Amino acid sequence: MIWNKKIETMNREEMKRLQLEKLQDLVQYVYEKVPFYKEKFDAAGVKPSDIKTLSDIAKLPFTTKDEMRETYPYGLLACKPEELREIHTSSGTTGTPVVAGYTENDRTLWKEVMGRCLAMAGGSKDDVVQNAYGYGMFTGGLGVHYGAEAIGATVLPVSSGNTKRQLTFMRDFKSTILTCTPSYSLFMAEVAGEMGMDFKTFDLKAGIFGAEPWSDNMRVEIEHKLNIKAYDIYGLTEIIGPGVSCECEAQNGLHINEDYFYPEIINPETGEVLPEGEKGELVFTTLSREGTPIIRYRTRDITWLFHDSCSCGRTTVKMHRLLGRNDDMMILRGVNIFPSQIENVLMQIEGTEPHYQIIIDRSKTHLDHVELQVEVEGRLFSDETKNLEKIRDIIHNEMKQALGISLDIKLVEPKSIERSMGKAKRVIDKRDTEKEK
Ligand code: DLL
Repeated sequence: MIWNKKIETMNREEMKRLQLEKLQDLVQYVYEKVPFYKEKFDAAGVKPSDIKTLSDIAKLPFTTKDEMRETYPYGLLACKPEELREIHTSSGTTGTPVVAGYTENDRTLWKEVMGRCLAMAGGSKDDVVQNAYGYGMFTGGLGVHYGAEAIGATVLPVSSGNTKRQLTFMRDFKSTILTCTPSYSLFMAEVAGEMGMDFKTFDLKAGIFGAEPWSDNMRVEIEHKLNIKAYDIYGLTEIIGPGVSCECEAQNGLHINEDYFYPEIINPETGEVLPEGEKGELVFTTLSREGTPIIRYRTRDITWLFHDSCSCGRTTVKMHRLLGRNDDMMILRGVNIFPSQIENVLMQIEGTEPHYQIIIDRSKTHLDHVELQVEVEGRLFSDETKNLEKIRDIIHNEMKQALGISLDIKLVEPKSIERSMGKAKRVIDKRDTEKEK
């Protein structure tokens, strides 16, 4: 079911008109209310009245994560602090959090977009949504909760962790939709196996997974192990939290809620706006946020935008599932590689488990050294060593063919790589800590 037919099936011209009207209001609003933006616009020599067409957005300066941190806590607030109804933060590597402030209208907006997302993944009032995203300052828990409320579903606010209890609830409350990170869903499958539970006997029909990168082949693995359809949901604290975009039944790209979040793809090096279909860094402008509106936020996420005549009937622009983040991209001997590419290859190889880690350090010769640790089925460890050697060779050769470089492959026993109940840590880069020494 399409949650908001008027918006989600709007024709392009109408959508562009709506976006332009909102953009003009937004630019005026932040210019008046947020000194940070006024100063930046003045320095760039741009006035709100200069925004006459949608492409004029390129005249506005970008906003970066560093700027959001530097203005902690309220430097980007466009309303009075007492008008906020809710605050979320996301902390990154430096520890200073990024702040997202929501007025009552922002919360209504969040409910609306999350309602649309849950409906995209087939959710309705008849569903029991088991929400295993973390509740707290992280936006995943409450964001999904609001969406479940919007569509009138029954919500199990179980949060992440306590996996055995999760599974017992899933069975007893007959959960039909699971929401959590994709890596946590696989951990649940593993624990269910240990408990002698079988997903085929559950009522679960779908999972809405996001907050971390995952690949198409990881989807195949999850759909098989949990006996469900797995949908990708995307979002980030700076923009709203989950609800920026989501997959529909076609499972081919994520429909962006573009009446609220205006997307652009830029060349990350030059900042130039790229045409539709070209790969680059995703940039968002929040067209209707009141608390912490953001102009041209550089997400560092890499993808591309496209339109197709989607079988679901929605006309909103789509983003391809993320290829990765700029920060995660490894440049190995001159080749750009995202962890998701490695994952995609790995998931196709018989005998491997969907648990892996990439460890990068710098060898004595100052070359980057990459070790790919992969869990393989336990039986392989009890077999003759030649079987292990065989699978190691297969992984090595497949990687070389797909990526063009050789990785050092280390096979490890089941359950030796740390499991995650939130965002999985796939890459351990020891180069920075070595530099600090
Ligand atoms: O992860 C919001 C969220 C919660 C999204 C629940 C989906 C589900 P942050 O903690 O601020 O917010 O992290 C945002 O996570 O810039 C991406 O790099 C990554 N990310 C989010 N969704 C996906 C996805 C939430 N579906 C950052 N695929 C983003 C890949 C994702 N990466």
